[in-house]
Formats: sequence, C-alpha cells, structure tokens
Amino acid sequence: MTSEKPYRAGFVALVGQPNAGKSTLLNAILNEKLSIVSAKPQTTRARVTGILNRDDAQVVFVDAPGTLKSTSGINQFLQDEVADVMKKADVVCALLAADAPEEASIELMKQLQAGKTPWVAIVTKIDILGGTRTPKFFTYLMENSIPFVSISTAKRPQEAVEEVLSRVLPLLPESKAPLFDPELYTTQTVRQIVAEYVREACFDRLQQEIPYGLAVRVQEFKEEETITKIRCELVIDKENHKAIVIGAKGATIKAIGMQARESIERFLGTKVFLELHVAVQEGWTKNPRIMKELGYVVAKN
Ligand SMILES: Nc1nc2c(ncn2[C@@H]2O[C@H](COP(=O)(O)OP(=O)(O)OP(=O)(O)O)[C@@H](O)[C@H]2O)c(=O)[nH]1
Ligand SMILES: [Mg+2]
Repeated sequence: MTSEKPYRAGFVALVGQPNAGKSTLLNAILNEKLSIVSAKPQTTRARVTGILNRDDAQVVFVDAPGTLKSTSGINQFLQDEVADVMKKADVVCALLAADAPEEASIELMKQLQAGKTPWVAIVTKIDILGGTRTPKFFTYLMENSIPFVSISTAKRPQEAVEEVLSRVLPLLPESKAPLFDPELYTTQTVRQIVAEYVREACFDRLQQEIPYGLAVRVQEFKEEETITKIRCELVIDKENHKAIVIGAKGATIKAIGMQARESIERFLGTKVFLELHVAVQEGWTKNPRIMKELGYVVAKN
C-alpha cells in the first residue's frame, strides 16, 4: 500500500462583501499582482483567475466581485458574475472582514450552509481588531459550530496563505490530471491585466461615483525593442466627469498615468510608454453591448 496523497484539482471561489480582502488574498496566494486592490469597495468587476500549481494539487482560485444587493447599472453584472463564480466552484471561501456588519455576513453564511458546495469561513483583516474584541458575527460562527480561520493578509501574508491552503486543499476533488497547463498561473491576458492596473490607479485618484462609471479600453499594445507602447482609453459614462478625470492642467490624468505605468513596468519587466485618453460613452454602464465589449459579460462556459 502506498501512503502517497492523491492529486487534487479544482476551482476555489473567493467571495464576500465588497472590500473583504479577496483580491489581496488572491495576490498573496499567487505571489503576483494579478487582481487590483483599493481601499474603495466594489473594485473587482470581472472575475480574476489565479492558478496555484503544486506537486500534489492544482488550485484554481477565482476572485469574484463583492456580493451586492443593488441591480442598477453595472451592479447587475457584478451580481451575476459572483453567482456564476460560486456555481462553478468546487470549494467556496467566504471571506468575512473582522469589521463586517453582522447581518450581511450571516446572510452569506446561511446561503452557503443551504447549498451543497463545501465552503470555508475565513475571517480576514483580524489585525484591525484590537485586544479581545471579536467580529460581530462571531456568535453565529460559534452557535452554528462553523470552523473558521482568522487571517491578516496585510500583516502576515505567508501565514494567511498557509492557513487558507490547509483548509482548502483537502476539500478539492481528486483528479487524474491538472485542469490547466501547469505552466500557467493565470488565464488573464496581458491586455486585461494592463487595463486593470490603469483602472486601479483611477480608483485611487478619483472620488465619489466617478471610478464606478469608469472602464479602461486598451487600444494599442506594441512591444518594441526597449520599450512597450500602450495606449488606453478611460471610458466614462458622464460628460461632466471628463474635466474632473483630466484635472487642472491635466494633473489628475497625469497622476493616474504615472501610477499605472509603474505597476505595468513592474509586471512586464520593460520600460513602458503609457498614453491615456478620456472617452465619454454616456450611460455605458446600462448598455449591454458596450459592457460586453469592455469585458463585462458573464462567461458562457
Ligand atoms: N488592515 C487590513 N487591510 C486589508 C487586509 N487585506 C486587505 N486589506 C485592505 O482592504 C482593502 C480592500 O482590499 P481588496 O483586496 O481590494 O478587497 P476585495 O474584497 O477584493 O474588494 P472588492 O473587489 O471591492 O470586492 C484594501 O485597502 C486592502 O489593502 C488585511 O488583512 N488587513
Ligand atoms: Mg477585489
């Protein structure tokens, strides 16, 4: 008899309320900046896939948008996207921020308890709880005997990754072979990643509703010998946001460009020339055709 562990492979959904730390965890697991992160909620839109290849398993992590109730504008897509990521998952990781409101956290747990997919409760951002304070939903975890792990991806990323993997790996289905070429660590294209880095800089530099009505379209991506030339359009849904995105004497768009260029250069490992333009497409967040073209359509397969 052999004591060798079986090979496992499967999809693991990272779900939770906006801002729970899902994308931060995905990046820590892959040790690569695959998914954009910001202090504002509802940063992630289309799912982001990160593939962890090990000798004993292939874990396909799927970072989803935060769970929402609203269906206005792009929110319907965000809701449908989370639902689809959950449906296709072999294991669901429910990320519950230590400071998350009780009601919404319990609602997510009830939904997972009612379903058939194995799931793991992960309490994130525990560093923000001082001393003996506990999360508001702690009683629910206790009363329902829900096992959970507590992590701080910001303060102790390596420990967080190990904790999560130790819970997730045994729940994955056994598999004869990996699901994806083990050379791959993501299914995102370089263009998608570049567009997201630009969007991240927009999330950091723009306030109120503006980043929520903004998408990025890569119009040109040209690798030359010593430099990569990239031209992107910042697609906004209101004409009167244009001047704000550009800023006084172009200061805002310049700052967005500088921040995004640094991220892209780190990712590509080349020098980058990044050109940004603003394009107004009134009401694009309610226009299925434009949303699809920008990548905001739930994948069929
Ligand atoms: N204090 C603390 N902050 C964290 C931790 N993990 C993530 N954050 C911060 O929380 C904010 C949200 O993180 P994200 O990873 O973008 O959260 P998300 O769940 O992907 O958010 P959405 O995509 O909007 O649903 C960012 O400012 C992160 O830096 C943590 O362990 N501790
Ligand atoms: Mg996210």
